[in-house]
Amino acid sequence: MADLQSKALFERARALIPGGVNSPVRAFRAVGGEPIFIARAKGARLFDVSGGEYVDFVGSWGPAILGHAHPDVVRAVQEAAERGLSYGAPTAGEVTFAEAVRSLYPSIHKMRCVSSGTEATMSAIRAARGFTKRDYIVKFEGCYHGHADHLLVKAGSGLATFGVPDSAGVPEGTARTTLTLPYNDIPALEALFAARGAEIAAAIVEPVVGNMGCVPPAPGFLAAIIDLCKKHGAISIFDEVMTGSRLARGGAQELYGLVPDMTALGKIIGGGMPLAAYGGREEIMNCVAPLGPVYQAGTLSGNPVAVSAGLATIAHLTPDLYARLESLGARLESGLREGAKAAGVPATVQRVGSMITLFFRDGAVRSWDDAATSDTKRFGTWHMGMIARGIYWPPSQFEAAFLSGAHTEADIDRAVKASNESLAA
Ligand code: KE4
Repeated sequence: MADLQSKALFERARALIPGGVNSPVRAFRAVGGEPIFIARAKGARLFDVSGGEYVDFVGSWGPAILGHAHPDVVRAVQEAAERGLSYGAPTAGEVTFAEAVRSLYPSIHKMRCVSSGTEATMSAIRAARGFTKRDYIVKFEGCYHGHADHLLVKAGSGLATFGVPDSAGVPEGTARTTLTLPYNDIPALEALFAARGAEIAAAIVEPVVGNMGCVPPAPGFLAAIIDLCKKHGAISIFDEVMTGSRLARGGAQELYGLVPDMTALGKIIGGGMPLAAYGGREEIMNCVAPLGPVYQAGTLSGNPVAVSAGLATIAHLTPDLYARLESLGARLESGLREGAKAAGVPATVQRVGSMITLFFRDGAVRSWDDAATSDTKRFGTWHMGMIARGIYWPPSQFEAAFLSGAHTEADIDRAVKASNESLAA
């Protein structure tokens, strides 16, 4: 239940901002609540405007892998800000950042910084279309790649949460060039490429889905995307905005040992600041202006303050961090699973590393059709119980929760206890 000061702020916000929030997923509408306004955050904690304290499992929807307000990241931002906020000219930091990204993602031979994951996926697709001179793109139902027009087709995240898989305002002609397939359906993928491979510019995929809840790839699914794209002259794009440096230092492509043609990054590499990137094979990126005919630009692209946050975050992406995230994730997964079983509640817990979802449905979730049968009403009451017990969990059945290096075993056990009590309520 939102605190009184949040309620007052929400009233004012609704007069000026659609739904009172600057992003729909923050609205708490899917869980029948009202947004909690946050005053500050530190480590694994959020503090609301009335002083209420929560263990945070949203982590700003992924970026806060080190925990909030990590001292090294804050110091880097302060020092960068004192040198000026933005110059609109190249800086040494952007070169160092590109070198750091290249070392984390060897498949990224060349890259371009942008300011959001949406810009990263949108630009990667434009580059792929410009390089191949083809129009059609393939995406997978339930995957969300940001809010560019051509990607708001059978998308996940907030669209799935509000049951509107397609957005108003997207021209029919734009949506027509987006072909959608079920996630994890290799035969359907093979059939589409057999029929239309010569028309396809790119296939974009969340290598582990977070935006219909956490859904891992079936064995061979990601490799099939890469191989079929190669066979038909299309471009494979891993949207690693969420999985990048979440599942491993080098993201899902490192975890699964795969090499996509292009990658979109965001969230963690910006350390919580507006910094994202796209890149891949050199011949594709050499199509991008000023070298080639694919135009893409941005006033704040590679912003020096954001780059300082990204570099300070990347410096802490150590093997020990991922080992700890795996250990905490396994503890949370088994705790949630055992609690649901003991309560006799139909539920499935799915996790990859420090991305995790409790689905209120029986049986594995392999695609959007599976996820869509979840009991979202039951999720809503459970979520309300978690919030009431000081656990800030993503306010949608169709999102992944995240852990950070700042979480402790005690935090995990507190979340499991809160879940067990919420399930029993
Ligand atoms: P942004 O434009 O929100 O930075 O990134 C878009 C995006 C692209 N690709 C993936 C795989 C993503 O998960 C996202 C954004 N994720 C959502 C939450 N699932 C961000 C939260 C929000 O929309 O407010």
